[in-house]
Amino acid sequence: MDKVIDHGQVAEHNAKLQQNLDADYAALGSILARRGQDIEQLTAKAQTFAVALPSWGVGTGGTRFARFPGKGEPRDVMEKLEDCAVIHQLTQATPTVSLHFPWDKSSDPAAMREFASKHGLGFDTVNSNTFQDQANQEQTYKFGSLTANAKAVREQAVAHNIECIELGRALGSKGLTVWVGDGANFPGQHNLRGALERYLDSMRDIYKALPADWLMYIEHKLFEPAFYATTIADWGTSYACANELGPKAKCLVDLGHHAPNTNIEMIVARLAQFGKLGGFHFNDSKYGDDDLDSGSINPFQLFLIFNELADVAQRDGDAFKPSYMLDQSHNVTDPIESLMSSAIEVQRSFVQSALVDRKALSAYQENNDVLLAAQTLKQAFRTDVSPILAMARARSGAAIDPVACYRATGYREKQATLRPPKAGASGSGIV
Ligand code: LRH
Ligand code: MN
Ligand code: MN
Repeated sequence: MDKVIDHGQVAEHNAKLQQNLDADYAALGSILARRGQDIEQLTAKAQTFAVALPSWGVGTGGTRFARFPGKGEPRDVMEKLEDCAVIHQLTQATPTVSLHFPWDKSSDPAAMREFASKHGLGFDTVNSNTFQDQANQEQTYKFGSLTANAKAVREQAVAHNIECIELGRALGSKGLTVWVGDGANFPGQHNLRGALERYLDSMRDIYKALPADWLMYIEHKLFEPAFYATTIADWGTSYACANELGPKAKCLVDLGHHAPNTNIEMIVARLAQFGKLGGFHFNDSKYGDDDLDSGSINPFQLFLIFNELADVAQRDGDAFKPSYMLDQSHNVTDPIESLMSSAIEVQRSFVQSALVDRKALSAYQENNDVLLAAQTLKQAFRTDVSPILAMARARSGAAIDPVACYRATGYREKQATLRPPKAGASGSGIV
């Protein structure tokens, strides 16, 4: 397997940290053993964790006010893949990349496939983009895409989604994520029911083009860019549409796409109960679709979501496999550092959720012992599983401390000289 970072540098970094890690790991192991938990099993579980990287997340993001480009940003999809390979090499938690078209459209998909397979990367769900007009596009999406009044606009948006399926198929993807910003900015702008009817008609045409082993993920979002009424604003609408479309249509939960304080873990439980939970876009937020690093604002919420997923796994077994993807915008940090830390934060919640004593929890629930039920969750959440995560990385050949190791390699400085900035680079996570 080819590596972007010299393997010797990672080994040298790990050698310096291994002794302290062994001591921390042994200490945590005995705490967990007293609770009847086997640290080795947890470490093996951590090693199975995987979350997809958003290709658009490796470029510096921005807001609608400004973008402050970072040094050595990737200028095309091959350079994005190179950065993703670094993230995976140092974390061994991000083996796939989620592409966004047309941002990641390449004239040489064979080179993408070759680079990916040489670096142990695969391609996750592909994302369509009908929330922006592209150069040389005949119709505008100013007044909607899949829901537009004009048939020609809807046809163009459907054709783009079908092209995304073809592009993804050539790379080995197995799913299409559809997020549309369609909606109204003013009351009366459009007929609320009519817009959803048109959306469903368009989605039916896309659904028909799905290969047999593909899923379609419907991503809802409360608002933005439609500030009065977004057509697919909530999980209820998403669920109803997924049901209308058929078994290959599922719902995708982007954590930032809800009103503040929404109980997202309950949405997860509802969608799972009715067989429509397809996957996640992980990120964190304080106000809206902030696209902040996962676990940076509300790590307890992330833990509670994984606690629901652990409950589903207990009920449904391994058959239940929602897609895990990161969807973040990095405006003031090095995107590689943010994505490595975020993948580890999601992995942390995954491992912490395995610490919940589910038998004890259901007994407390049964007996209405509210305090001990809540404390059962809190005990798992408060346990610092960092040594487990670090040991899982060390055993998988990744870095014990990925950010420190990455900084020591000087990768970004090297890219700053190899990748002089390109004006107007697209797909940089501005949305
Ligand atoms: C919309 C969204 C969606 C897009 C991405 C760039 O806010 O979350 O997933 O594809 O941002
Ligand atoms: Mn998203
Ligand atoms: Mn978003």
